[in-house]
Amino acid sequence: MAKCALITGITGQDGSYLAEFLLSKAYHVVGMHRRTSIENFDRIEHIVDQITLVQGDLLDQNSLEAIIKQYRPCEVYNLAAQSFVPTSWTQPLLTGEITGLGVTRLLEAIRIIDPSIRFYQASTSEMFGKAQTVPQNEKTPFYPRSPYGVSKLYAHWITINYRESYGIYACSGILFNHESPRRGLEFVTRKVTSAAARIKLGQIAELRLGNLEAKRDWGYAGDYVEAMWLMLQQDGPDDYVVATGETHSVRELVETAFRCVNLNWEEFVKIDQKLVRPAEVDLLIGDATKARTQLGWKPKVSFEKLVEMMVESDLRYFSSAGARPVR
Ligand code: NAP
Ligand code: G4F
Repeated sequence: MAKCALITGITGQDGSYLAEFLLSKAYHVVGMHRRTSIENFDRIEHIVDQITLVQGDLLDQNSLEAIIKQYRPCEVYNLAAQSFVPTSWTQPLLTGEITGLGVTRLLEAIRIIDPSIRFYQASTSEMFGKAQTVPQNEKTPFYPRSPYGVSKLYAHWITINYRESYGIYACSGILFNHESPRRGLEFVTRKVTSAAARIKLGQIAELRLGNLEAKRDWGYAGDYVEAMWLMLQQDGPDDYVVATGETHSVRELVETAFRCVNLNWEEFVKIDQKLVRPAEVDLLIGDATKARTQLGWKPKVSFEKLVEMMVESDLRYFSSAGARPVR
């Protein structure tokens, strides 16, 4: 019988890539999504008939228990979160409830119903925040700089605590920024690639950004979901940094994206102080030696290739009729 995996956050960027990956490994994929007034399956449209979709919410304990009781997954990937850092300042309590406490709700459901389930928690390089070492690895002290980072740090530690207290096979993947043509339009990579495409197509005239000096270790989401799966296939549970080991500034990102459409970015980009964050994470660069050596994982897509892939996809997307406006 096919192994069953539950993915929370199936409608998100990573949920869609992980579902594809698990289908390629012949899993029965159960995807949890929240009830919305209009269906939000754009990223999983192409696989919707190959997976089982079920309504549930990280805010609702009963829904989590009911789903685990009904489907009895052997692996649970918790990708659901309020994942946008700026929103975590305007909605800090909701972010804490979903991104932080929501993980305890899911772990409780697993503990009560079937503690043999293997659990993956989507942790983040945002936990390093004001980074104490360069590069950052599994031993780097944490210093989160937003309600999002703080909520994820709680989730990270509760995952470790359920592993140590109850013997649950619970792993935390500390993933650095990963992007794709399916990235939400509000995150800086997609904001930049969609704007470069739309300016080229004559649809908009400028791009407003915040801090151009922040540096991130950007990889490709399609590569990173394999690391999630590998973590749950080992002899024992552990935590792993997943990153490319390269860092680039937002300025370099903008230059690279506009180069793809043969435009000079300086003619179109305006700095908007409203987009500068109350506290910034200045420099992230990951050391994924442990993932490389213990999981045999390595990234395949370079920064330049990633940006090019996103710009090309946005050129196709925004030149087709019915494309939605950039947010
Ligand atoms: P994403 O595109 O924002 O997807 C988040 C998912 O969570 C969406 O499916 C969303 O559903 C769902 N969700 C939000 N609140 C929920 C709730 N209360 N109950 C159930 N589902 C809920 O994020 P992503 O980029 O795929 O990232 C996946 C996970 O990895 C997130 O936990 C993120 O914080 C973490 N992470 C991401 C990165 C990165 O660079 N992408 C790096 C490190 C860690 P709707 O579609 O209904 O909103
Ligand atoms: O793309 P961002 O919004 O991503 P951020 O804050 O690094 O968070 C993402 O990666 C985390 C992993 O480290 C995830 F955990 C999290 O869920 C999310 O996926 O911003 C990247 C950088 C920041 O320094 C920001 O200040 O870009 C800078 N930036 C400059 N102008 C901007 C903008 N970011 C956004 N979103 N929009 C701007 O106009």
